[in-house]
Amino acid sequence: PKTLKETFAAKLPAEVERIKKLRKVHGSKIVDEVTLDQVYGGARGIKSLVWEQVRMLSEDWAARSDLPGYVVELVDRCPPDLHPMAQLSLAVTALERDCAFAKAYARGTNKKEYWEYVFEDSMNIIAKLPTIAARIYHNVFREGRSVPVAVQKDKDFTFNLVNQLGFGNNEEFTELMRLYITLHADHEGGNVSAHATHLVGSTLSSPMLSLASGFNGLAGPLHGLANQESLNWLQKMKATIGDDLSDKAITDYLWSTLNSGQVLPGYGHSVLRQTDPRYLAQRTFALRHLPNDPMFKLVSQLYKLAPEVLTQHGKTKNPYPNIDAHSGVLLQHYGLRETRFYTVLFGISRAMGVLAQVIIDRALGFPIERPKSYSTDAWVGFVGAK
Ligand code: CMX
Repeated sequence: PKTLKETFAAKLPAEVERIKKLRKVHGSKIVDEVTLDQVYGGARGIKSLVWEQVRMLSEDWAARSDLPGYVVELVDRCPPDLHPMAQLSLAVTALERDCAFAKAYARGTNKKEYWEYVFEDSMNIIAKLPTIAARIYHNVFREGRSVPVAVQKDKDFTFNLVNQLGFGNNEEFTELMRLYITLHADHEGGNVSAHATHLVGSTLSSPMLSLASGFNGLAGPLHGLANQESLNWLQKMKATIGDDLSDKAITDYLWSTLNSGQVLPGYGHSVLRQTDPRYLAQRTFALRHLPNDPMFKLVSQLYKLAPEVLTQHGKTKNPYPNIDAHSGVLLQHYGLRETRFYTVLFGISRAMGVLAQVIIDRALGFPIERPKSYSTDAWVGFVGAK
């Protein structure tokens, strides 16, 4: 059987030809109009990116999973109150020392071959993420009293992640994490972690530095950190309301959050205008495996109440829950209660999607990304305002 790399290489020439032809025949077609609101509104909805997906190979990753000693040392030296996402970003940045792409570039390699090195780097990074994450977890939440066990080369990627975190004896949790890792890789190109990785990669910066940029974006509370924020907020809600989990008490709490100028974490989305299908996949899992978990019940009650409150509030374009409104509740059910670690798990999965794209970017020879910027005075002139 062919390896993933051979399969990709075999498909590449036809894809390059397809895009060449598409651009030759349709290159001057207008695909979008841009309003001034979009310019000031975070480029929301402007059609300007291309995004695709590839599959993964657990076995290959297991074989590449060993960490260089200096990365272990670096992680071990991080103070426990440095956020795990910052630690993850540091460790991935440090992996750049062994970057095959940067070395190939320095040798003067032909740009047609870039993707092959980026592929190797991407596989190496993904392979090492569970060990890095587990190291951070043991250091921060087990006071370094334990270290992650070795990767089992005959087991799948997610089993090894769960096992290294210390939960390997729980088959149901491992199954949850297989779902989790699959769901969180899924994305389109415009979200911050995907776009940041793609943008930095477009300068031919290494896959390590590009991914670290994506992780730095994922670490924001409006993006991946929302999974941490969501569970913290649910717990705070429970502690504040006490035993009276009536619809009225919860609705009042939702309003108190909104009226104090905060967002409801886990609700809203820049692109979706319905309940996030990834939320629903997690809900299906919860209904099957933990229907009586009190936190799941609270999440379900919010699902019933929050869209109405957000609609009355009248600001958010999408009053429905996103992926981050649900994941924390599943993790805590199986004993992974350290919310500060949650976004690291998101990151491990997200790396697969965004690095796959970086490989494709280099294979298709995408250029450096460079939108044009104007001052407000220039925009005022452009739209003919006074
Ligand atoms: N609670 C309160 N207000 C919200 C809201 C929420 N959950 N979601 C959106 N709004 C507000 C926005 O803050 C914005 O207010 P202002 O006009 O005062 O700035 C207004 O509604 C319009 O926002 P929008 O166009 O609907 O949404 P954006 O594209 O600007 O933002 C998102 C999208 C996800 C950042 C936003 O919905 C939000 O902050 N949600 C809560 C945080 C969250 O769950 N993030 C995770 C998203 C998924 C992920 O990336 O992992």
